[in-house]
Amino acid sequence: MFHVLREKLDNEKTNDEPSTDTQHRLPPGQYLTDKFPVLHYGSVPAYEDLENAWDLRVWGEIEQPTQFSLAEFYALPTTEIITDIHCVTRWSKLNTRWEGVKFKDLLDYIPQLKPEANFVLFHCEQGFTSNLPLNLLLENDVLLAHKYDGIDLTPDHGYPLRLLVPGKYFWKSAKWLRGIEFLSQDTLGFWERYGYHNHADPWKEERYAE
Ligand SMILES: Nc1nc2c(c(=O)[nH]1)N[C@H]1C(S)=C(S)[C@@H](COP(=O)(O)O)O[C@H]1N2
Ligand SMILES: [Mo]
Repeated sequence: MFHVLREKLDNEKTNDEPSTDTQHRLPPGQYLTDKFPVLHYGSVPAYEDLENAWDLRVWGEIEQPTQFSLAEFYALPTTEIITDIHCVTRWSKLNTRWEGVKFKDLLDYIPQLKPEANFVLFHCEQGFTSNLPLNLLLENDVLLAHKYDGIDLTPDHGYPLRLLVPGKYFWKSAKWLRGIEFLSQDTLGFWERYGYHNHADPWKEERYAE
């Protein structure tokens, strides 16, 4: 599985040397691409009736579980950010433009977290998960994104909602998000269980677990 993905990406590699002004934005072992590769396990979900069949559930270490319909989620205030993204398969893309709800801001619209809420497990369609410590999710560039480059996410990039955590390898940025679970203990997500590094910092090349 990993090999298939990696070969596919290597074939798409551009050979342009990064210019000096962008070089410092390229983490070690990465190359720049202008494309927007699509990578995921499984198939792209097909939605027939999002208004009725989709919700975003929030549960775990929170005073009361809650949920949002798509209309309720779209009504939340959004932020636009322009940021660089880095995939563990070695492509990086600069100046990507996203719009969505800051994770930090979402906390104002859900019941109080319990003091023991220290980690989050994101749940997606088809059982995909990714995990992060709560304190990292409070950074200003962490979004629950529903737009890319000014328009709704395309189905293959996570429509209607994905996580965006630009400071980590892109596998943490879970597409087709349906659930946010607050946890007292860290729980490994999908790729983390398959041997990817739990911290996933591209600047430290935290690609695979030791
Ligand atoms: N639900 C879900 N989200 C996912 C994945 C997945 O398999 N399922 N793959 C991750 C990986 S490995 C990467 S690199 C990015 C790719 O996002 P993109 O297809 O928008 O480039 O999505 C991440 N989010
Ligand atoms: Mo990835």
